[in-house]
Amino acid sequence: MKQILALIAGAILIAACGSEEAERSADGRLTVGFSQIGSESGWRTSFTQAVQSEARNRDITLRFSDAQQKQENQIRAVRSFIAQGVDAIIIAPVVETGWRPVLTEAQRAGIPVVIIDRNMALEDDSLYLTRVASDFVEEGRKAARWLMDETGGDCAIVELQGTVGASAAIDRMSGFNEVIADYPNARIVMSQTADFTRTRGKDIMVTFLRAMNPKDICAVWAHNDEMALGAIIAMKEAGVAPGRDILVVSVDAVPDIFKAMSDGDANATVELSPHMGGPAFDAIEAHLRGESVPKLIPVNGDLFTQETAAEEYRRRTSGEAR
Ligand code: GYE
Repeated sequence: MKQILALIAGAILIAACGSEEAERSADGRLTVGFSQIGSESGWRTSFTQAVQSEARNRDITLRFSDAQQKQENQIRAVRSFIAQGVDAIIIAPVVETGWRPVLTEAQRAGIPVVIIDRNMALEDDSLYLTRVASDFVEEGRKAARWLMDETGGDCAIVELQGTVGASAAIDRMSGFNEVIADYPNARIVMSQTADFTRTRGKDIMVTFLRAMNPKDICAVWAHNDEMALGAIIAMKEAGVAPGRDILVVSVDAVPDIFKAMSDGDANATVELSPHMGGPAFDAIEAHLRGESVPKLIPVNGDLFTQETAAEEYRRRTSGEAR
């Protein structure tokens, strides 16, 4: 009888472990689900490719899902990763809010979640393993400090905001505004979302240039390079010289903006590294080995200007840069 009881207890224990702790597949290969926001910008495409190649290098099976900028698609993808019993899930969240229910489901299934790139607004930090992210507030500050130095703080700024509700937009805006608040002659004269895309950036800039005399605009502050590149097209079509008549400052540091800077059409960009897959996989692997992982793995980036743009463009398009 005792033996039978022990056997039953053992079976219950194994079943419990199986449902609580995700286990590696029989061949020892990790399977990781990656819910990506979309392909709205050149930066995001580089980021997707960087995660995919990092997974290949580590022999990790990556289940990739592109949400086309829609949170409901991301939630659906995460539920399907949970149903498939992946070993871990990486989420680049399109917006900050609305994640608690699906993260609770992942937690109940014993699947660790890594938040990457943008942030989630969560009260309970036990719902995720770690975040791999840059400090978007600081990126906004860096862009503003550069612009204030360049203009002596006297500048009428038009702003192209990222996706509404995205941490990258909210935080970049607040960092930028915090710095310009110290300059009485610096002000945002028009501000609108262009959803982090080039086409919307162009369209919104067209409306800005119609709404106000371009001569009265000192600078475009775009929450990403892609929208800045769209604004550059709009300015050229309107007979305004971007980078000269109107300064252009943005974030990401994609190759196209280095080209625009070396042509004199853009002025400054704050780098956001797309190489966040490595640290995310490191954290997952460490966690599955039973090691503890910090709650934040920071990624830092510098500001670049026209001075080094041609050289950076060459470096970044020749495969020299990582
Ligand atoms: O700057 C932009 C994008 O979330 C920080 O999203 C990211 C932003 C990035 O598509 O290009």
